[in-house]
Amino acid sequence: MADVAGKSAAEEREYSETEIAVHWREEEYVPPPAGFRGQANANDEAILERFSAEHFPECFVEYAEMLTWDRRWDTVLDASKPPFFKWWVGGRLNACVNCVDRHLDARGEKNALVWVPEPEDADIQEITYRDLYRRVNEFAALLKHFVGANTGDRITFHLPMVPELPVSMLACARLGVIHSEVFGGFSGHACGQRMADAESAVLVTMDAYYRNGELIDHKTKADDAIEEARKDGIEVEKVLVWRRIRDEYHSQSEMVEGRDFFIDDLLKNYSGQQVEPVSLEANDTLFIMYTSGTTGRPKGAQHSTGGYLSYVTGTSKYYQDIHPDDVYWCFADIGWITGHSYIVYGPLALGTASVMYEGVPTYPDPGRPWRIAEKLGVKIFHTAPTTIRMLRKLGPDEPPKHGYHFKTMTTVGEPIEPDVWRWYWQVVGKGQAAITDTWWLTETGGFLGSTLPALQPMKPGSCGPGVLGVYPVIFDENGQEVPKGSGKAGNICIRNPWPGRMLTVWRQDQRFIDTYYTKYCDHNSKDWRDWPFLCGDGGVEAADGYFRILGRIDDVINVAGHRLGTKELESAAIMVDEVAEAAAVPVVDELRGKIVEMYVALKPGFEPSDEIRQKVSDTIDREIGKIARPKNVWIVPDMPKTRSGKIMRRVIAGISNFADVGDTSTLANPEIVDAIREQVQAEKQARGESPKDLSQKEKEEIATFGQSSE
Ligand code: 6R9
Repeated sequence: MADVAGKSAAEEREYSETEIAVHWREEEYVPPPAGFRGQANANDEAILERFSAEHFPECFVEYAEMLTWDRRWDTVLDASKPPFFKWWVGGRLNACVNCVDRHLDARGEKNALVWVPEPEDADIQEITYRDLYRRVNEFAALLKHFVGANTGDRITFHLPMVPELPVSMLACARLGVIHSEVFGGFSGHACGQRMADAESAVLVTMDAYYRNGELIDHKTKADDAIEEARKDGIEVEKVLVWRRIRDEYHSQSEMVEGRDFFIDDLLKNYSGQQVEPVSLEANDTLFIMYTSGTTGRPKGAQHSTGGYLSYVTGTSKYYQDIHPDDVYWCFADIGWITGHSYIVYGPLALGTASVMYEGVPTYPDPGRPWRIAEKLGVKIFHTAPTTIRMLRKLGPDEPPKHGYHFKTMTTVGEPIEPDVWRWYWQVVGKGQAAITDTWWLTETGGFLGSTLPALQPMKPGSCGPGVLGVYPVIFDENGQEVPKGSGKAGNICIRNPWPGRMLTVWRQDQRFIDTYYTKYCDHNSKDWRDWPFLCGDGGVEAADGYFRILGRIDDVINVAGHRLGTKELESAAIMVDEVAEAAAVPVVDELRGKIVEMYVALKPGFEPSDEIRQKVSDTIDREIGKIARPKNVWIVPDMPKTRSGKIMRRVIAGISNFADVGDTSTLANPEIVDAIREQVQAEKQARGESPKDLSQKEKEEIATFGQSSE
């Protein structure tokens, strides 16, 4: 181990593969606001007892009973073939009926979706449950009769944040057709790959949509997608195109005769038609949602109808505290699992009004979200740390200017820095909204860790305990349980099956087993207790049973045997007043193997300076230790990000190491890559930090750094 000047005693230790050094301080509890408990769905502590481990798996019947079934299940949980667990076996239902039809009598004239277009002078669209029923049925009729779609077929969507997206999803659900939505911001190439993997010959897209004040061409991506799918052996037969603006077409891409069709033209033939919903077995597939893996092709997380829908409905009710008359706004993209579970399926199953916004949060200015919240009377607000950081960066004083009142707020997608949490609490929530920090994954369908807003106090930086009926456990490298309160980090797993978990990786059962189970399971056992689910996150459990998520295990930077979690480094950097956002990556170093480099973006009104760079280094030094002192601090305009705003650290790691940046087709803002590369590499060369010859192993490490969180 290289000699690092000024090492503290705590830094002397070497860390094994699964361990991450933990430096984060425990934060104080924050109680839920007064008066919240009285109105909450989960306001009686008896609920904790009902969902205690002794009542597993029957505890989840409470969630299943929130749904309307065509036939009740015979078996709650069939765990006879681990890890292919089945919930509500023999039960039959239809997801569209649960999200639409069953609300018609009591709530037909109430809003189901409220769509806010990006241009502020455009009309907001209020879609009642009755309107939604009509639109979904007409599109389902088109899919059935024009496309010839059958139960079990796959249809890919490449749609932006428009109401046509939930309409398309629910139409598929009505027919038992499996939908696979690819985030609208992804490239056509990424879409085509996913079409090929799902063997989907039908693409539903849109000509254009608004982003940052511009109507951007989207249909062109369909051309790339078709070409890419063809390379992988799938011939796309039909491209169905919604039009963003009625009777207009805003794309350079030609409509291909016999293959491409405008949906609004076709719908005229199905006006007023109704389609009988298909009754599905609980374990039939509702949708596929792709997520990246560290290697190989993207993984299609295959979600069930009954287990998934019961889980997102129950967690929406108890954790988001959704009541049917609440106006609920999840400010995420439906192309991310958060949107599927907590914009569409969960809230609609509860019969509430779910708000969708088309554009960027800060268009035309960072007061926009708060104007929307005030105008629509939003009660529940749900977004990601990246959006919170952006709004804090660009409009730190905006929220108090607006007269909205939130009762609950959610954060999801990444660990939230305690500093940012406090701004969310004090400024956005005005100290009056309970915050839930919900930790989960595409693969898990719904929440894994969170506080129950009325019953468990918040703790900034911690998501809270495992959610109702979910029992997380932290294992060390050898599968030994890391005791809570020990301050040691390890691999977080979930001990027990739960209804929201994906069925498998689409057409890759072995990959499903290898990725999520092989590390800690007993392949010979038929007992679910021997099959903990490996989440891939590093975490630490405090004495009170609250979990802090330290980020993905493959996001760890190993400096001379000292395993540093990127999130801790970033959280330290963000304590510097001028810093709005930070990303930590490893660079290959002859002495120490790897060393940290920091990228930071500043709040507006600050110019890059040596002083800021110094402050960032000093703060990391103070908060984490000398070992973590960055080699360089780069001040950049923005970071490359995924659909959910997670920083794509492998891309900047590639830049820092003069290595290949790899696939950028799943970036939400690909244009930023070249700008950062030019800036950083020019400066590095000027300083004599010329490119090193990387070994094959080093190249691989950089190429996959943090990739599993994409
Ligand atoms: C829902 C979603 C999954 C990864 C997950 C973890 C990170 C999500 C978090 C969080 C800390 C939270 N993550 N929520 N980390 N606190 N509240 O984000 O799914 O896009 O598949 O990402 O996101 O690292 O493993 P997905």
